Amino acid sequence: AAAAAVLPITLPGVSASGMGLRLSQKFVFLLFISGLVTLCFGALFFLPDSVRLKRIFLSKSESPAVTAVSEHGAREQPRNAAGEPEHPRAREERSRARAEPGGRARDHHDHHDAAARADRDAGFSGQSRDAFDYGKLKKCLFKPPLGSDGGQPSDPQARERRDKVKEMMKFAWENYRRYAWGKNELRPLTRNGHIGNMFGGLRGASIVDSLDTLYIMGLTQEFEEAKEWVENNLDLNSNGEASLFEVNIRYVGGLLSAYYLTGAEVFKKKVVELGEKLLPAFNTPTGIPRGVINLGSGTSWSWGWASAGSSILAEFGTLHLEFVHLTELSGNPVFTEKVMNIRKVLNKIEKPHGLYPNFLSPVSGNWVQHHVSIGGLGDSFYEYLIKSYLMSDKTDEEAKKMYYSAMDAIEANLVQKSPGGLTYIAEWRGGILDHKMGHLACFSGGMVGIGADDGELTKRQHYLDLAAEITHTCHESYSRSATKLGPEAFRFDAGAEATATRLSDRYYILRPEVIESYMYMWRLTHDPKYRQWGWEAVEALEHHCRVEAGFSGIRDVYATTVSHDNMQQSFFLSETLKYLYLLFSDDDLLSLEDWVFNTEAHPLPIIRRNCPPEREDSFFRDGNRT
Ligand code: DMJ
Repeated sequence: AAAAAVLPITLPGVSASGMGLRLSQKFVFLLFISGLVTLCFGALFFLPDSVRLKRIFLSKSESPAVTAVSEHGAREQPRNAAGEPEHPRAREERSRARAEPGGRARDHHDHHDAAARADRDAGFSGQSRDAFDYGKLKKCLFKPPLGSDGGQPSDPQARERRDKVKEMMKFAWENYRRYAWGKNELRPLTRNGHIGNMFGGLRGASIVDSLDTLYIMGLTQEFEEAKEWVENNLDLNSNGEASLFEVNIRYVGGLLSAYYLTGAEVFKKKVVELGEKLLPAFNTPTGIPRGVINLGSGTSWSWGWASAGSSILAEFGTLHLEFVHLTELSGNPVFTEKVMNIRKVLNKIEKPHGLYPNFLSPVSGNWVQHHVSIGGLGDSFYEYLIKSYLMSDKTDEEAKKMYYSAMDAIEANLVQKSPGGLTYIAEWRGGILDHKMGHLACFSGGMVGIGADDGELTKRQHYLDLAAEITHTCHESYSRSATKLGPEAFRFDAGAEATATRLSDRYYILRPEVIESYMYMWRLTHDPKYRQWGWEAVEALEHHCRVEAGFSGIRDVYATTVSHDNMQQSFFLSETLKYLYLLFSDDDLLSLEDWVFNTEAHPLPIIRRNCPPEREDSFFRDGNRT
């Protein structure tokens, strides 16, 4: 109003003086106009998120709290005001974005093109969906997916422990079914469901995430119920804001695995349909997808908290496995093209010391900040490089090259030894080391392990040793706590050795990464200590996280009187319990010769272009189950 008061106001064809208004009247008039404008703007806040007008005028970064935070956004921070996990950078970036209007990242110009291209892309798969030969896939496997006897171990102790893990899954599932059926997660203390806002209106995250775990554990009735829910209730026509990464790893990954394990058409149909809905996120000047997408309209934008509208390495770098399989199933090359383009962009840019920073602009294709981490924000990008190579039946030489050169850079710049002799992987902020390792970074024990065999011949043993050392350090982060569960992040400075020094890093939300590394290391070495460490984790979970109606995360791993966070994460069913079950099973259950696990532990088959005829359908003769 003050600015307007000094400007001459005119109506078309009439001069202000000609209107015969006095100065005080003009002032009142101006006040009225500016009041009206404020009112209209305020009304935008009451419109539903899906209204385009709201999207145009209101930036994500202006929301009072970033509740729609992806797992990557959720990784390093206990809770935001809404009680949701929140990334530490989320707050930082949120306030920065408030200060810089230019930090707003949604790209409206892309939208029309995006929709047009998506229509074209989507049209293709409808024609060729039936082309995939499931029979051929089965013939190409070396082992039956469920092993010769469902992976039943001969060792009686392992058998007993495996049964216990199965009981935990049954318990977690039954409580979800009873109190939260159809919602995304169970809140076990309040005995209700949680929907959250990571999945863009999609529901049943725990169901889709659990399908393969139920199947491999032989929980047949539960699996059938879950399948029926997918058939009748998984509605893909939702219209909310989804994390591309989360929908991909949990829903696309979960449905793909369910299809590959069972051959049930419903999973294939749903997953291809869902994959098509994700494509508009790639319509950016570089083809690097944005992190958030409205599944209904196809509009996409970057997280409000991500530095200057950037996309996150671990998010756009964790699509490859699923998208290659979407092409396999649909016959539509577009999915693979999209992820191959991401590689092309990454290969073009200069990397500081050979490292990949976590934030990249989808507009310019340049790094936005020099923060490097093998934990949150970076983690599964590296995982997907080596797994892309393995999943291609070791033909994807580009992925192999990228993985081993990234490993060289990580070893040269980030791998450290603590004064007490613990090996850890520090984070890197523009050349300065932050001597911290997140729980999320503990997946790297397993990753380095599975990558050992295909590295330079002279480095194989070295990689295996490094994998064992990292896994040992992560186990220490568990064994040095009162609950024997590990904190969200632990440090190696100011006298700390594998312990959390900040209150905000002490929580444990049922994460799988440490157990995941035990499972891989067990398969690679058969050193009994990994099964023993896994069993310690089972006991700790039972003791501290099991409540009357499910499993819950805890707020402080160093306090023996635990405080629960009231959330049974879907990844507890898809990953933590699955990896424990595999740890106590024989190696032929989802053999690593045939399967690669996505970052949410959903098994995807290795793609073999030629498979020997002698493997012809011997173990699948009786149908899908073996
Ligand atoms: C899972 O959703 C996936 O493993 C993801 O890559 C990161 N972490 C969570 C569980 O901690």
